[in-house]
Amino acid sequence: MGRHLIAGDIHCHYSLLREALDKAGFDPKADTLYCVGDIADRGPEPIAMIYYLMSLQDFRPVLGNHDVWLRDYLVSDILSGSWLSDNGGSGTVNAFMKAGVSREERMRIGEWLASFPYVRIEDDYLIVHGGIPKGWSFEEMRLLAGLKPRPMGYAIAEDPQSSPLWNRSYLQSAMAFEHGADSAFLQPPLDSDRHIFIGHTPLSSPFFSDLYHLTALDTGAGHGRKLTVMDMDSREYWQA
Ligand SMILES: [Mn+2]
Repeated sequence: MGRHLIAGDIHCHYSLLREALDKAGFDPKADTLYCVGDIADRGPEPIAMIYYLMSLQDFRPVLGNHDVWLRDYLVSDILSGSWLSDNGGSGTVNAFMKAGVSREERMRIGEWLASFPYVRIEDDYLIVHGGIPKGWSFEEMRLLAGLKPRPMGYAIAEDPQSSPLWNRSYLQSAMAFEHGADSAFLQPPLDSDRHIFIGHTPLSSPFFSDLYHLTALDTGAGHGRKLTVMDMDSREYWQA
């Protein structure tokens, strides 16, 4: 039976992704690869990374905020100012121009990104890019998992459905608790036993919390640090 592996934020680091997957002994014919979102921007090889991930027979990502920006550029030619100036968007757009990717092909890739869900709930896992916003129940996350993400992501800050892509409160509470804070003052753990995998917040190493049944996997590939791939069941991990 195949394994369930999950990648932290990839951010166009195709070579690091392949290296970490090789270390993990990833078998694309048998294994499932999940991702916590933010495949897009910052790294050097957007096109190679996209075609590799598209070629996998069982790739199960969730949408990250960077993937929303890229999707909206590819599908609707929307160029968000903050994406271009502060979030690596101009490098990504330049890579598409330089590679001469046709309008049709940009559409095809954009539709692929548009198929990424906000949230995935499968087996004993819940996968979401940023976290669980304060006050949200498992039932609300479950409803979101069944919705198709909205277009026009540049207005995302005003879209409550997209807040789990950005929200860091769950991770902050889990970290505070693991550092000894009184749990009475923190956001409580989600009302579900499922194990939660998130990205979005670059950390120096993967973070675990039993109480919050949480694993945070963004180890800063987009910021010159490492890319992590983890076995979702054994929690063993590999880095490049
Ligand atoms: Mn992110």
